[in-house]
Amino acid sequence: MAFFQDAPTLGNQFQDDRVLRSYLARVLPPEVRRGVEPGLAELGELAGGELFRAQQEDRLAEPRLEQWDAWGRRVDRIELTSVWKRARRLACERGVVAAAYEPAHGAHARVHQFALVYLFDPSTDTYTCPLAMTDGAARTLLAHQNAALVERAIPRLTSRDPDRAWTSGQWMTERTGGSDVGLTETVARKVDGEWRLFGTKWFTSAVTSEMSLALARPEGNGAGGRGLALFYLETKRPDGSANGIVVNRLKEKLGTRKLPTAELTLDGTVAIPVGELANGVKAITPMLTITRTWNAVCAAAGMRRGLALARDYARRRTQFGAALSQKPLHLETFAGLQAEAEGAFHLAFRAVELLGREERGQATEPERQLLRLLTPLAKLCTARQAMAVMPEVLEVFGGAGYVEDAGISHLLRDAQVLPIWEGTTNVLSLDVLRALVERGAGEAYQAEIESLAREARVPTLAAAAKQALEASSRAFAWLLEESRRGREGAEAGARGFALTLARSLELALLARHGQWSIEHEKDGRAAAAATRFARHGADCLAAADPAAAALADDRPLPT
Ligand code: MFK
Repeated sequence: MAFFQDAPTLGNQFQDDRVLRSYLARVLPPEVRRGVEPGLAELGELAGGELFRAQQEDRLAEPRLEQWDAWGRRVDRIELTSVWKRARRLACERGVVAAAYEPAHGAHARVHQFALVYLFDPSTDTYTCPLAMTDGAARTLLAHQNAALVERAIPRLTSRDPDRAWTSGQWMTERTGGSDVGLTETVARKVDGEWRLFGTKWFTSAVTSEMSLALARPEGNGAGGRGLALFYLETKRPDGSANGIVVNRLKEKLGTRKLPTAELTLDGTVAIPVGELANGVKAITPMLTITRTWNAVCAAAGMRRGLALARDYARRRTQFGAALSQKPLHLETFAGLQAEAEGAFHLAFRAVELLGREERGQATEPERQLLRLLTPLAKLCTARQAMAVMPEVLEVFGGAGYVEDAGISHLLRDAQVLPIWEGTTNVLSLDVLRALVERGAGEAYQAEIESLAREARVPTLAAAAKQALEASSRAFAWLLEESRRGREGAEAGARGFALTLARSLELALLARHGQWSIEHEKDGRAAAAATRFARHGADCLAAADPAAAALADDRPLPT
């Protein structure tokens, strides 16, 4: 009989996830854990079963923009995919945003919520994008304490009722740039006592949301981020017509193709200032903290999905007389990927823990400083790790990883957005330098990594933790030295510096968790991840290359 390869399948994505379950066992008090695990197990079942199958059946579907009706009226209707319609309801019912705002689990609410995000994300075709912005918008409105907007929007943004809930957009990027947001050209003008926005937003994710936060420059204000103001707007007028918003087109993207990212013209969009009529970039930073945390957790979740599929496949796929899962070189390669994914998981969730403590007023000042630093570190490092792991996941499948209908290749395309949106690796590396200067977060980082290292007692783990301490100390010494010489060297080396801090912390977190898992679970796998990660190294420092400009920009270089 002819041979046909079985496709990979998934089990319950909560029950099968040693890393998530072991982590929750360490950080959650028993009563909180008992409260959240049944819901996580249900979502894990859906994620590995029904939703995973629905994604495969819906593989070719993409959102469609209908700009005109039959009679020539501009309508700008966007038809979403079936997975998105389902994800919208499910996200509300399961509290994928709401869980963070509910009182039940106190400072652990964020850990609970992001465990939901981690399970939900890989099976819902990037629906986490509008959810991230919804969460970010809620957090931003609460931070600004605009009572009217809080009263109007927060119950909707954090609702578990799909018929009542809203999602939010975040409209920053313009043709002038997604990184240098201070260049925003959109103007805010007061017309008949109302603020109205005029301009073009070039990259607006999930334009189907009911509201958005947007940056615009009130007429007469100066240039740069300080001249911008943060505005709240609803996308529809009370009569259901568009609020001065024209959808020019949907973006034709490499990945995240289920997500209706759009170019918009704002032509008299009625909007309300969230706070003061200035300092817009600073005003939107609570949003950036939240969406960057989502990015980090979703990077870890994407890696987990790729590895779960590849692990299952390796058990089914026989080559050269044995299953791949019996082949030494396959196992050696795969172990490295698993260690990277575990490091990413622990860094992302450490940022989540701190966020939860800060929001509930339980964070100490050093914890607040650490959170400011860890948010960009986790975002930038986990995104790069996802971009290292995903090509390897495809390679496990050989040619099947490269054909579209096997349902694997999109993992790589979708991962490519992670280092790009919400701040590129380089922009975030510079943000790390800014965080260190602004808030003295360096001391908080050093206290954190030293405290983690003290917990790693098994000799291999103690050695891994020592390696982490040494790498991070070298990084701080390098920064001090470069900063003495001026800004340029520190800027040129910022990526290596930031990656060193992030990877050192991942290594220390892995070592601490490995110790805990040996003691409490009699399981050596988390410790093995730590020692494996240590072999990959944490030190990414590179001295500024004097020939960089000549090489990169093809400028003359005297010999
Ligand atoms: C899976 C789910 C993922 C979610 C998907 C969402 C998709 C959405 C698609 C997009 O919108 S992508 C757009 C992505 N763009 C960005 O994320 C912006 C990237 N650029 C930066 O982050 C720049 O660093 C920044 C625009 C913030 C710099 O702008 P400026 O004008 O040079 O700001 P400046 O002067 O450095 O900082 C202004 C103030 O904000 C300062 O405070 P002070 O006024 O008190 O001095 C800064 O300290 C503060 N600040 C800046 N970044 C901060 C921050 N505070 C806290 N956290 C930060 N990250």
